[in-house]
Amino acid sequence: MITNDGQFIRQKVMEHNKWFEECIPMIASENLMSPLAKEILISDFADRYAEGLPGKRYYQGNIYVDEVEIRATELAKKLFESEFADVRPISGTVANMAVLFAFANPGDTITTCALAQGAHISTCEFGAFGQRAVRSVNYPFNVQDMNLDVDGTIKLLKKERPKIAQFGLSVFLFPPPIRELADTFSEIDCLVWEDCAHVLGLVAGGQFQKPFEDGVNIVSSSTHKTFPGPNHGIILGSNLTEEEEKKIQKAVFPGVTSSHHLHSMAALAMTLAEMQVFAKDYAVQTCRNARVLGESLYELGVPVLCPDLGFTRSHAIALDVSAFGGGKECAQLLEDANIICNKNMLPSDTSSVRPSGLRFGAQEMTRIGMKEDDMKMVAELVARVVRKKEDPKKVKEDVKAFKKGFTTIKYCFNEGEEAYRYHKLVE
Ligand code: DSN
Repeated sequence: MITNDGQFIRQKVMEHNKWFEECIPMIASENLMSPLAKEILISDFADRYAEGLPGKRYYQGNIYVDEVEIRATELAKKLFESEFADVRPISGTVANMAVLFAFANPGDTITTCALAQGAHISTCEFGAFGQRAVRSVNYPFNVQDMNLDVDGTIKLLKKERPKIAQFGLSVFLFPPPIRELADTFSEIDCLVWEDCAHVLGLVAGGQFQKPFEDGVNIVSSSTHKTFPGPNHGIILGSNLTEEEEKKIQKAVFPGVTSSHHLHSMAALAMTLAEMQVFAKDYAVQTCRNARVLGESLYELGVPVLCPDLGFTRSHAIALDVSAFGGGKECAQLLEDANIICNKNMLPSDTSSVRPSGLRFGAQEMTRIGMKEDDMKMVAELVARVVRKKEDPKKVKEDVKAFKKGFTTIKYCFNEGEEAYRYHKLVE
């Protein structure tokens, strides 16, 4: 017997699933997992505990968990060309907390990007950086290029001499100029840390940036944005001493996790296996789609940032919709039309509640098989809502009809299976 509460919850999840089947998904931090990875989420791994590292656990029952975790670690090192990988952080923010625990003490200086320039909240005073009580100093930013001002950043690094120079954005349009800063990092002898959460799937496919070739020591990330894995985290490293690697492992456990969500870790392992085969094609198509989406919107009179730079080199584009009612209003109108995105601060904004921007990501649309021509169609649907102020309910019918053509998952082992197959478990 299911109570009314139980029925209510089941019903709401089912309605959500149905709704998303009929939506155009453009949140730049989301994606769809492959059916094989998703299947693992409801395996017995979800009901078990493991603490510590394979072979050195505090619980019995981890024979197969250990084998999967060892393989996941190997696959991660191979895919990202890193010397070190820890697949246990349970999210991107937890990965960031582990790096902070390992390498920063309260009062230490870390240089970062600012929130209004697209940084992640974990690097802010009211996020994980603040919780660790580090002193966070922001890089100068070139709004025109949506990237760091290299000369200003060199001056800042020399003045502040941070223990860690941290990079990474949540509106991550262009690769950070880490290579150009290499001499300065050597001169001041700091660790170089990049949060690659938004671009991890692109990095896996050799697009956007090669962090370790550029001189990054530590990459932290979530694994469910452009990287189409489960809600989980990862830390990668290169040119670290054995002692530094151990510090990360100890910071992950017992520092910021106990058990590390074994079903997610195993689903990550499956996605890592799939991405050895599919990452390049997926990443190339994602970047192409984002660029065409930017171009098409721009041609339709919706201001997209950085037209002179080709709008983006990642999966994401940023729109300035201040002339059309602002980010909050436009995001709501788009949701009413089944186009899902988020309002976003732009560098000139002071309010995160009423910002002037929208952020779109092309990764999930790519995952279900959309190509350049489809991006033109998506741009038209968006422009009808945002610029022409057509009734969203009318546009919604066209969105639903358009989405019917995209119901299967691409770039995975069982390519072509229904994208929403596992959603049907609750029908
Ligand atoms: N809040 C996420 C994003 O949308 O960028 C990152 O954690």
